[in-house]
Parts: sequence; structure tokens; C-alpha cells
Amino acid sequence: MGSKRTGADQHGPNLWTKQARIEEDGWTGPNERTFIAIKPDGVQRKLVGEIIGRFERKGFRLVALKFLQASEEQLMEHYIDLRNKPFYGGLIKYMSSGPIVAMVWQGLDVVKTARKMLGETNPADSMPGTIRGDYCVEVSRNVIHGSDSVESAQKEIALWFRQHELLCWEDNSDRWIYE
Ligand code: IDP
Ligand code: MG
Repeated sequence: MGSKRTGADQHGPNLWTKQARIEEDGWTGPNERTFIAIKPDGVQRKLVGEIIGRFERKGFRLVALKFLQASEEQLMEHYIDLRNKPFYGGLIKYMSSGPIVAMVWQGLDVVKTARKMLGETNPADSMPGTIRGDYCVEVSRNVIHGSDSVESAQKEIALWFRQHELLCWEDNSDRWIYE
């Protein structure tokens, strides 16, 4: 009360968080990003809230999210490295069979850590406590995708999101997550 507000305060959306802004960060350290997708079986089996909750509670930051039905063309590009595998055709059909939740999550070592949170490709090899270890049975219905390296994450994020869909925002819990 009585203190003089700055122009930014007067015109900002609220006084407590900075307005989300779009910015090209170096994607390293706490700004590392990964692409995560809840597959059609994960959506059908009502695992969306559970999976997002795990990433939130871990301490990672949501940077982008959309609910969409992917085209076969986009999925063929996404899985281009697997094009010679016998299961490629079935994989594209499965992934385009219903809506998916595409997301970008950010944080220190998020690519490696997210893969650990997912578990192994085959749910039978995945430890209890991992997403695939807890929620699925067969490799061809393994509920979630996560980038396998920083380079793939960059490629996949560019394939699924436009630059303006990636939001930089001030996370007020950051100082309790990073020293
Ligand atoms: P990842 O999802 O753990 O990175 P990748 O080897 O990149 O595993 O395979 C991509 C996806 O292809 C898997 O998540 C799974 O849905 C599917 N897939 C992998 N191996 C098989 C298989 O042997 N049979 C059927 N589908 C498979
Ligand atoms: Mg992979």
C-alpha cells in the first residue's frame, strides 16, 4: 500500500507470476526438454491424469501440451528409424487409432529420467513403479512414448510443436527443486 508500482506491474496479468513467454532457451541443464506422448491405449484406459501427475510430482515443468489424433504421415516421420521393423505398420495403425496427449516436459536430466519413469520398451522387462511396469502388459500396447536422447527430443519436439506452443513460465516451486 502506498508503494509506487512499476509500469510492468500495472499492466501485467497478475502480480505473482511473470506472464508466460516464448523464448528460445539453450536446452541444457535445468532447461533440458523431452517429448512425451500418452498413446491411444493410455488415453482409452484413463491414464492421462495419472501420467501427467507423475511428471508434475517429480518436479518437472510442463512446457507444452495438446490432445490430438495424429496422422499416419506424422507418425511415419516420428518413427522413421523403425521403418524396416516388422511391427512398423502395426505401430503406425495403433498410434493413429485414437487421440494421444503430446507434451513437452523440462528439467535437469529430464530425457534420461523420463525414460526411467517410463520403464523398458517391453512392459514385462519394466520394474513395478515405472509407468509401463505398473499399467501395461504387451510391448505393442505400452501406453507411453518418451524421447530416447537429447537429439531425438529436439527433433521430436520440432515435429509435434510449433515454437509458439512452447511456453516459458516462472515456476514458483523451482527454488525448492533446484539448489
Ligand atoms: P521405446 O518406445 O521404448 O523408445 P522403440 O524401440 O523406440 O521403444 O519402439 C517404439 C515403439 O514401437 C514401442 O514403444 C512399442 O510401442 C513399439 N514396439 C517396439 N518393439 C515392438 C515389438 O517387438 N512388437 C510390437 N511393437 C513394438
Ligand atoms: Mg524409441
